[in-house]
Amino acid sequence: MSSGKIGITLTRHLFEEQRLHPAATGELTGILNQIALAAKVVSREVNKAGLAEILGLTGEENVQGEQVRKLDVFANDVFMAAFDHCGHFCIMASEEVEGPILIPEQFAKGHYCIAFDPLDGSSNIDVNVSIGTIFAIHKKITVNSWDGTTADLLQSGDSLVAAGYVIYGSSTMLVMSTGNGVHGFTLDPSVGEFLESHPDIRIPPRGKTYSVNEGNYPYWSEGVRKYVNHVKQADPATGRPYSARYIGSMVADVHRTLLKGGLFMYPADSKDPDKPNGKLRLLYECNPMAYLVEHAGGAASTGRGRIMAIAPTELHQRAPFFAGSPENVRELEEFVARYDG
Ligand code: P6P
Repeated sequence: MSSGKIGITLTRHLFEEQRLHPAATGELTGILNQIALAAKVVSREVNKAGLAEILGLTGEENVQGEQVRKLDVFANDVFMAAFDHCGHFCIMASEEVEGPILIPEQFAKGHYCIAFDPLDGSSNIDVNVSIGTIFAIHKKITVNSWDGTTADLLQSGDSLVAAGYVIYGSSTMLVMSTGNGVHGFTLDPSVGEFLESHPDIRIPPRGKTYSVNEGNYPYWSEGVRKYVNHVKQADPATGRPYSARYIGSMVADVHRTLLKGGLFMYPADSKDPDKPNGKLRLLYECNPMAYLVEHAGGAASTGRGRIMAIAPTELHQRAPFFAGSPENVRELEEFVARYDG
């Protein structure tokens, strides 16, 4: 027999946060509840992906009696459907969609805009590695029109009002912030509720883990190469060598870094002339993760300055990304300043 206690649900947490801001309209609460609803739907599908794949191999239909669609397209459809008619948004951007996404004419528009990656790391599904959804929320700045414009989406990370991610792993977690601490909620599938499991996440000031795809080593700047060589040197007095941990799914790597400390990196590299700023996207990967890391007491840098200070110019632009314990980020920046000028 359970204790009869329910625990703090996401809804109760948001309600209590809203009470801290008398001027709050409840819109942000509504948005985050919509995100939680969509996350539950995606979680159900992601957790059956392997099963669906097996059924697909026998030529049977999948568990819903439909053709197995690519999960990232499915996830995009779910979040779009949760966002486009809720009346909170004026415009959206998705990793899956080239241009800005206007709210259909027949639906009410709201005072926020959202940029999201519906299923980041989806290539890892086939090998059962954690994947995630990432979202970044700004207030609308366009005036004299119910419709939003690209200007609403191209705001810097410093203008964010909320951000977070859902990690679909051994359990499904929603980690979010509205600027008052970073809080983690774990989905209890038996009741379909996100229950607070990680209140007020604080990142350790220094960590002994570095997380980067070392296969790109030959393409990094000298400063980044020297930093990685430094953390791999044996020096017990400074706790080196650090441990290497790299999952290849940003949500999973950042989640571990938030909880355990250390440094996650996706540096700029010279491998692809079309991607001089590395692989990660600013609006719906770097900025929301930087927002969370900074609100948890960490730092998020391009290697030379804060990620959230960047003034975006394109929806899908990329940025070099170094985020984690502040002392580790600072040390990386010192190597970049010393060797890259
Ligand atoms: P690489 C997943 O494809 C992703 O977009 C991020 O989730 C992850 O951090 C990165 O790419 C991994 O890239 O080049 O190391 O495989």
